[in-house]
Amino acid sequence: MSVQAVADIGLIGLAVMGQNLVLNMDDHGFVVCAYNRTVSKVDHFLANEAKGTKIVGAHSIAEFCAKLKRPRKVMMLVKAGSAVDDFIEQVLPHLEAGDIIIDGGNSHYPDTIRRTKYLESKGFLFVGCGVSGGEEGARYGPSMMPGGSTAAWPHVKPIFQAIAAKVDGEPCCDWVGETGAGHYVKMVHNGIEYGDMQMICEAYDILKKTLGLTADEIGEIFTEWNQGELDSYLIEITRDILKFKDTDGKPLVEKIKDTAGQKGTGKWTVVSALDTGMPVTLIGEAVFARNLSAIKNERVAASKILGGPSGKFQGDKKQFIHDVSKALYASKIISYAQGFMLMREAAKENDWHLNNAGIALMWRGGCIIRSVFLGDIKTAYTKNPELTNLLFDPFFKAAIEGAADSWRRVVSQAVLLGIPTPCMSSALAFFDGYRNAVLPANLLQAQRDYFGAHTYQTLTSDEWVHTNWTGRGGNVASTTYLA
Ligand code: 2AM
Repeated sequence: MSVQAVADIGLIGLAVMGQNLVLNMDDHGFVVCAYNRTVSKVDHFLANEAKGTKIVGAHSIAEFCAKLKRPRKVMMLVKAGSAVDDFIEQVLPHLEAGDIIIDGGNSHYPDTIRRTKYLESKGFLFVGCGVSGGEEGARYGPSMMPGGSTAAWPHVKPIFQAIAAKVDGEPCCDWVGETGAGHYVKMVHNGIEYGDMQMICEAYDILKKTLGLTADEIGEIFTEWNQGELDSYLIEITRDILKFKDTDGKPLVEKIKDTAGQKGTGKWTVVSALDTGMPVTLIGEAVFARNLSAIKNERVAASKILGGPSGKFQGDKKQFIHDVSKALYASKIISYAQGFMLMREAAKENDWHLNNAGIALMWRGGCIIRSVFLGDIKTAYTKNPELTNLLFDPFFKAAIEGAADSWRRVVSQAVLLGIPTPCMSSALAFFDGYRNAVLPANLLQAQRDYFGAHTYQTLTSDEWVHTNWTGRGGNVASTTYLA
């Protein structure tokens, strides 16, 4: 008996994200065929979570592929790495030219670039799609960042845009770009998430240590911040966390060990920043802040040996709380400006045609970094798609200049009191570097020329020259010593 092609899309990988995406697709009227390596999970899913839905299952890859309408759309939500390659090889014999394989997992973008090229060379289409929003997002509307074979987009667009989060009726899902662009943008999203979280932690730490506020009091402040320009999912959950009480009535947050974990996507972002030569300092500091937190035993030992300032905050409390909100806001502007600088450079190197306003819209809802702020970024890039830097947009220029005095007061106060603010202070250093036409790299070039004869250009000529700084040795410029 031949199997009827009944399903609009097939999904492999019935862990939590996969199951929720299947149910979400079903809610929106699509017929989904589900499959899983451990096949018993298919029947369990059909008999429980998927009971009473239009969802169908398959017990073999052959049956799974036979149940898909053409062009077949095979979406995988499996563990990143070799599982993705394994499944690609398993489904290929059952597909035909023009069929589409979609990887909705957390793949590293170089793998997605490789897979797109490989599958296109065989006549298939491939989509690497970043999906953010966790379980809840997958079930009721994630942010989706698809990239890969552009010809696949018209086929997956109706499904993806139907199941994605909506902001003012607009789906938080659009075509990102060629090959690995979707997973790249998802990676930068995660890097920005690291930055946002660390900045919020710094704000909490400053309020706690300068003003001696309790978790509850800081929760109140965050409630207020969440009404304005800082309105975001992360501020909202931080407010709830700070107000959450353990069974003994004490704030649970104060009992949690201060060692941060990480899965590596923030690191990937920073590695890419170093590779492309883009100064994505804030996310870099956010990753290092987690690293520093993780060496708790060493910090405990150091705390018994190394002293610091013992001063107390002397200023106006109310003003300072306002200043901290502005320092957070300004640092956030820098972080997103840096993130978009990184994506611009990666796009240039990989020949991707990224749509910045579209990216801001995809991040506006559904994902962890969703915020009102991303609506302002979308507006900036919609007004001027060629914007060199977010800081050149009139809204953000005014916003950061308006926040700068507060930001400087917070960072200098933190420095004076010995409270670490790696993200807020490095963001300020970046801002002051970026807005300065002249940096001390003239001296650096002189040093390089002094010890390595690396040559330098002058302010008035593009010619590369070498100076014999010591009067000794020859006058020969080095061309081999590149360290
Ligand atoms: P499983 O249920 O058979 O373990 C998240 O882990 C999802 O990825 C699950 O659906 C899991 O299938 C699948 N998965 C993990 N590692 C895999 C592998 N090496 N090959 C195939 N599927 C894998």
